[in-house]
Amino acid sequence: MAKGDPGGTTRSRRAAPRSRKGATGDPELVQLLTPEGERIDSATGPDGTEYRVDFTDEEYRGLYRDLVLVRKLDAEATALQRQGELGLWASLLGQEAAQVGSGRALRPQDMAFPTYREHGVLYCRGIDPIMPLGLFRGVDQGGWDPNEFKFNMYTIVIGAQTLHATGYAMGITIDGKTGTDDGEAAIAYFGDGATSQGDVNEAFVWASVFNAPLVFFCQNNQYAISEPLERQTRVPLYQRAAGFGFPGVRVDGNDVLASYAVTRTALDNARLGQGPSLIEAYTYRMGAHTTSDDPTRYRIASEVEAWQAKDPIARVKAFLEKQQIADAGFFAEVDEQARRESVHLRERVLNMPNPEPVTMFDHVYPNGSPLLDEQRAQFSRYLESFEGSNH
Ligand SMILES: Cc1ncc(C[n+]2csc(CCOP(=O)(O)OP(=O)(O)O)c2C)c(N)n1
Ligand SMILES: [Mg+2]
Repeated sequence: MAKGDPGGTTRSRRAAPRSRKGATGDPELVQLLTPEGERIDSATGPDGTEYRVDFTDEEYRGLYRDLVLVRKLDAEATALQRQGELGLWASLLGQEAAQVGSGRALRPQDMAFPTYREHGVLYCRGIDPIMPLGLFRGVDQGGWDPNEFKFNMYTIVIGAQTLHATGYAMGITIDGKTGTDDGEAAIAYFGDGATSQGDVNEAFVWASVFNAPLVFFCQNNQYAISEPLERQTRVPLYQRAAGFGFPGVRVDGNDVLASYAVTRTALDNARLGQGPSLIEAYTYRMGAHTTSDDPTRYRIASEVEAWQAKDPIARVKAFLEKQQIADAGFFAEVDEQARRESVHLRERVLNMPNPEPVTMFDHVYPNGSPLLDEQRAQFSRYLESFEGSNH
């Protein structure tokens, strides 16, 4: 999808008469594209904000391409792990729309703080998908420059990145970079399980009282490993925001259009100086938590099947077909691109050089430290002790 400002969203806080509150009978869910591929003109959030998108045909096709590509690359990474080429992989399967919708809603100057699952957002930031694979293959210590791509390192400590994002967003304000249309904002990604962490609740407090230009983007995929949502909360997660003093909205996380619209609006409100907000992207983790998890131990097949019917890609395809925005040739071409890129990804992963073990000391501090030098020397002696042995 083209960069720039596609798919304008409105910031009106008044409900328009023709807008639909929620969709498919659920008053809480902002939805612009049904699972059957029907477009909803506009949807109204709980505070009366009206959401709509106005994409060109080219942009709709671009979103479809993004969704297919990130799913295919993710499947390739899962296969690589199964074949012993990666140590671990956390699949995004089922969460493509939440990630592509929000990722494409970011403006170039916005800063994103991901977890370990945000491969779709990473893709939308223009980062080579090989980057996280180096991390999960254990051949680098975390390989991209957060400032260059405006995309922080993957964070595995649950919820920690919400505090980093809050500090960063407070810095945006201190630097005087809010209050205009081209101001900056930050977005913090986290899961439903993370909402029980102290870090996340502290981030909510700080972001709120300092009016930080930050969007909290919670992908509620219904599970924190084996723990279901009902073990995290007794109220819908988006309603938690009210207690901290900022708006919350629940969006259909399997709807790329609605995910785009709510994120774009929340980011624009933040950059204009209106403070933080919470988006709960209601979705489902179709695969395992990571490749070391077996979800059949704690959830039933019928639940997975029910979510299969809400697939984020199938609904966009149905829409493109019904509206005659794309034909069979286009879908085949996208599939072929996805195949090509995943083969290329695989080849590059297999050819990644193994680093010398001592290089793990290289990037701990910019100018090193005496203690680190000592540790490096000790570790080198240890490695040398194996020379000439069969170990
Ligand atoms: C502070 C901390 N505690 C525990 C863990 C182990 N852990 C890894 S993933 C995870 C579940 C996270 O669930 P959720 O926030 O819903 O994100 P999801 O994996 O579903 O995207 C846990 C408990 C961790 N990484 N960090
Ligand atoms: Mg979760």
